Amino acid sequence: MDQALTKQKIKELRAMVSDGDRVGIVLQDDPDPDAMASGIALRTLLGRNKQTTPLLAFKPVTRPENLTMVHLLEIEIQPATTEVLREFDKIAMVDVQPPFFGEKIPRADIAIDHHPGYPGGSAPFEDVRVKYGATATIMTEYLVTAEEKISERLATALIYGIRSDTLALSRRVTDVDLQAFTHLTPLANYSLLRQMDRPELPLSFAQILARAMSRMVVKDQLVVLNLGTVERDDLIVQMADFCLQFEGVAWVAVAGKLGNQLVISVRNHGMSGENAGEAVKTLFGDIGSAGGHRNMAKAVIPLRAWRRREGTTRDSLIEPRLRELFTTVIKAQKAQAAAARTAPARNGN
Ligand SMILES: [Mn+2]
Repeated sequence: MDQALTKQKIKELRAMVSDGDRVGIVLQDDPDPDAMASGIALRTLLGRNKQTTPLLAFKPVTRPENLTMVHLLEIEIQPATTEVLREFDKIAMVDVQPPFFGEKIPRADIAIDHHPGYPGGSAPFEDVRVKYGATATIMTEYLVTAEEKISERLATALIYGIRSDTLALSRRVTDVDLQAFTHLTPLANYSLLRQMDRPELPLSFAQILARAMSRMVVKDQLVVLNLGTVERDDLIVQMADFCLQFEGVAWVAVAGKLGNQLVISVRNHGMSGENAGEAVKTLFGDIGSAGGHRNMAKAVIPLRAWRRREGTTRDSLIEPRLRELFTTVIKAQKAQAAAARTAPARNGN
């Protein structure tokens, strides 16, 4: 951690905000844990409260696991509009940068973020550290350097932010993220963290789970399930994670209908050449949004588009069709990986 730089930044930051200023902290649309934690941290760093320095977002939190955080940590996020933002003396943003909002924000004074790809220079105070796994890590560094007291609630939020942006410290994690995490560990509330990790399931899910389990088969190391209509998309995700734990299972694809969309969640153990993100892009890129990482991926397909390509949205037919599709794409990936393994040997001859 570069303490000298961070000290300088804190000075600049505090000099920028006058005592009487109303500061709006704007978060990205559908704010995630890193954004919410960083927003509260910035407010703490500026020594302010939610009346003078509210969190705002143009689109509210919708993801169930993030809503659990909002409820458990009592995080208030006000709806942002261009008019509302005009009434603030200063506009700050965390975990996002001004170009994201385009014309919707009148101006920005403070931007603290870790996302690459923005041109920079869009706010007088800017601290963008693209190597960091989370903005919450930058904010933790600020708080520690400023010797601010980090409350249990704030520590819990920051730890959850770092964990969720780095997939439990497995992706894009750096030494500074680990340092921040270590610092926050004794301060956080683990009972709350556990509740955020495992959101309550609706009772109606028991029936869905029972039906799905009774017909689950493992064939070619692949589990495919279509849950039919579900009320939350995290149920699909949880089911996919759950099924990956069974012996002999290497891939899982779980689908469910949510509103007028078919949501497909994919998991695998990431053996050589296997790539869940590529698989969903290949299979569904033409009819919906599809992508992800090697081990976890997601596709969201309008039912209309699925019907156009596949002829029907009947639940009983979706499952076998998904099995066909995934079997083919996994075979292709394995063949490609095998070919890549033998290729260098040939070059060496
Ligand atoms: Mn982030």
